[in-house]
Amino acid sequence: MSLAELQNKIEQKEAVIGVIGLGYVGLPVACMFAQAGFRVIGVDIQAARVATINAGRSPIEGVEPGLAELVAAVVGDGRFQAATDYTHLTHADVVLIDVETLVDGDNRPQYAALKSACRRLGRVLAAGALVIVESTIAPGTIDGVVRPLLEQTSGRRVNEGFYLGACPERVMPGKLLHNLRAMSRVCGGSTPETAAAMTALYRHVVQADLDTADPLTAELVKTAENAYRDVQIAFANEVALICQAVGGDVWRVRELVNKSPYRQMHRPGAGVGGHCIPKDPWLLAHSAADKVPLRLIPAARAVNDGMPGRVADLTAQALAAARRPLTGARLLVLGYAYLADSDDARNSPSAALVRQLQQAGAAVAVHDPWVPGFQADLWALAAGCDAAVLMVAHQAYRDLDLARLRAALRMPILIDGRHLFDAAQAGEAGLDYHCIGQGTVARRAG
Ligand code: SAJ
Repeated sequence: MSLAELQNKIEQKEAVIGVIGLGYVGLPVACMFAQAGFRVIGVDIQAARVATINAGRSPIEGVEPGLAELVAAVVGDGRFQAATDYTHLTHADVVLIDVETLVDGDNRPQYAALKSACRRLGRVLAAGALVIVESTIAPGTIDGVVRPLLEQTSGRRVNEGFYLGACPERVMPGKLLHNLRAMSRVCGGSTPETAAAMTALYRHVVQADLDTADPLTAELVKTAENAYRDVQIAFANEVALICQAVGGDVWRVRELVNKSPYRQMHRPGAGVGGHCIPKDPWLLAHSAADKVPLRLIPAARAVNDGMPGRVADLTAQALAAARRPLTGARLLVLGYAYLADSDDARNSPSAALVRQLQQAGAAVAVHDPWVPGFQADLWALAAGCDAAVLMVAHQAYRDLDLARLRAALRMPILIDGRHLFDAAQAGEAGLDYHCIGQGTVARRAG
């Protein structure tokens, strides 16, 4: 099939779409194309996940507006089905790849899932099919990893026997369907005609800009946009540590800095977690590691990865001021998810904090209203603790009864890693309040 014929099938919604990887990206993508009128076949290695989907239920935890209903609808009317066997993709005209792309302990891309998907797909790939990688990948991966594997296992060459592109996803837990519809996408096609066919496909589900480019540009955009965010957060964190050291209040400083034109100082805090921001800067850096002396991106990662330790330092200092050593102290950590009002704990800064506090000899209890395993009664956990440490700005904590917290704690110490509380209110409740980015002077003034 020629690319023109494929594009016509796409425009007529006659193309059969395959999706490899039915996680927080692949599942909503598959459902949205099915909802748009395509026949969609999803493939995932997890049989339990496939069974859940084929029963019309979503395996994605957490609050995802509209997703459970959408899965039920498109599975129910037969437009979307899931399988574990790649032979189901034999007749797919378009195949989207949405598998995890992690980095290893040395911050190098770990492509086991991507390579396995490419090898297994190549063996069943239909002639003239369009393969699009939506996973976030290091610049150069389409040309250096995906294309060679597909050519080797399919026996066909790119732009002749199949077509190839990169269209990185821009989803966020809690807003999966919204972001897929509302966020612009870069359609990086191996040829301009391929990029045009990609925009014809995504036009069925995306209501924002669809920008055409080559695969390298698409890979660079996605990794750079997240590295940008990580560097911005690191700058805010470093200014917070400076304010803390010199007696300033970074929250007031940030408010006034952002009144200056073209400034958008991000929020300092207890750390940077999640599935994107901690990883994507390393994917970007990896592409030029042996060609460019990279200093800013690694330094920003180090600053952000160090923030749970700075919260641990703040806790130790507050306890020391009350003549309580960290060793042997009982501490309550409030929040374990990486993001407010999410159940997603991937790369959780709280996990790093807990490890460091325990290594220092403290006993640590963790509460989180969203994360399974940490949902015990907050007040029972707080009883007898020497301090409470706020790590995640969950809405449920905004209205916390601080006077009751003061009464429950053995020592009236509250550490605030996200500037969720107000120093004056905490003081009125009888708590000794310490906030990241606020120096001693600021606290007295608070
Ligand atoms: N964080 C800060 N300070 C900030 C912003 C975030 O400390 O000013 C921390 C958060 O607490 C969290 C981590 O950084 O631990 C990541 O937060 P995030 O708001 O960036 O949320 P993510 O990880 O879900 O980021 C995703 C990214 N989207 C994609 O990769 C497609 C990111 O590029 C988006 O900016 C973000 O969603 C969003 O806001 O939509």
